[in-house]
Amino acid sequence: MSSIEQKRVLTTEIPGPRSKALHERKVASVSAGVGVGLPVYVERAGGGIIVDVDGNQLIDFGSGIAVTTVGNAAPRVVERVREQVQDFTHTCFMVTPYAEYLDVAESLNELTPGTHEKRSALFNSGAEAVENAVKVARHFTGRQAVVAFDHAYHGRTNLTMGLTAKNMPYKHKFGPFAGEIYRAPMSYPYRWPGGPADCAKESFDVFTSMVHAQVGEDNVAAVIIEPIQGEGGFIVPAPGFLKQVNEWCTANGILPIADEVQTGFCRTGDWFACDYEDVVPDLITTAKGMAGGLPLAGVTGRADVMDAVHGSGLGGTYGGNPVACAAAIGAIETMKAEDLCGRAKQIETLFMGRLHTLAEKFPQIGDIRGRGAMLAIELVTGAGDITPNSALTAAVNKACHAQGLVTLTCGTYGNVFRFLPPLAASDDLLSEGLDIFETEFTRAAGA
Ligand code: PLZ
Repeated sequence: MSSIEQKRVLTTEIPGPRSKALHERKVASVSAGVGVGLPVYVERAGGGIIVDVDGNQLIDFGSGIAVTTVGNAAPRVVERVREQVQDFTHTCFMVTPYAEYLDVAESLNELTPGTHEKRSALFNSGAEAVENAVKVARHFTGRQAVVAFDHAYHGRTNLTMGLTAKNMPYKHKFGPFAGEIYRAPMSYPYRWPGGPADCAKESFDVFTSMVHAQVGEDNVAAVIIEPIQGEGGFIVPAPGFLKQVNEWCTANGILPIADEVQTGFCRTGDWFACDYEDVVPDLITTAKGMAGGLPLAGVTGRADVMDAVHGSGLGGTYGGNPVACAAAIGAIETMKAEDLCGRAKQIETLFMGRLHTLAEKFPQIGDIRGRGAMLAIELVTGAGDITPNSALTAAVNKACHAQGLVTLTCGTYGNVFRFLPPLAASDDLLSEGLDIFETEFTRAAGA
């Protein structure tokens, strides 16, 4: 347990005077291109509480974008990191290796979907993992094209910007983007033109005919998909869509890549979101929750695919840094010891009950979706009009921040309010956060 009392405390307005002073330094020293969602400056954090420099204690509903799944400064993570940092901080795995990297690779091979023989490689960020998954897929297949989906988010490097769908803020004026990237419509039940009931079949048909007509199956190295889309709006594809795409890829010599950077490691109530639909992708990318807050990412895949790359074809100075690996070992231990997949399911029940009750009163809540502790509401004009309501989304977000609740939005149209609490947060703390959210939503939605 964290030594920080797990409750909200407001001692100043949010942000307080010390945060404001620091923010002035930020403006003068940090590129304006690096945005900040809520300019409260952090002093400490533990469990589901963030303590700012003014002594306010904020409730965390964002986990640093799905990273501190095991809780902030989780005890086993801290302990492992402390030990590792004293022993050695870096040698570069490509120069003189160490066992901690192997521990993480073995865990990834064991925990990711499928019982087949696997290999892993470690990197620093989700984007870097995606880049490397594409490198591996191209190398193995000898093909170049990569198919991604509408609303996809895969990172901010050049290749991953190309895979990411949304222009602002990710891509605007940052082109040209890498070639041989093609985009298919996403299976998005809420906004599927023919309605949710036929979405699985129709979206799969549209996908296959698009690839056939515009790319050619034989040219496609990989199809990359987030099993639940993250930044694009917590879009859960129609049931069966993922499995159909996965099987179609296999039938066509294409490697399916599941980007589980945001969904992985207990977040959705399973170790990986693919587990829920019994999907076994050839390649899977991971990061975020895996290392409890330290930068670490992985590509895990079929042994024959991962081993096809020539020696020294994959790597990087810091990939699989020993301190980050130690953190991952501590985080994975915590997930197992505390059954955090089970905990994510409990959180789903708690949140879903409250969100559905709220939706009965507010037609602006057009859709409630997600799994485990990766949940969202899509806000619309209401009363049969599903025009995205980004103004209400932003207003609720701002109001929650002012009350010391750290919340996040997402979505291609900026109209999705998402919930990504740490799985270590208690029911009491989560309920307190939900009370604040409900109050602020009610006020902003005007009932
Ligand atoms: N793939 C599915 O969700 C990161 C990005 C926030 P990095 N999502 C949060 C922002 O505005 O930059 C993400 C993801 C999926 C890849 C990534 C990229 O992971 O560790 O941020 O590179």
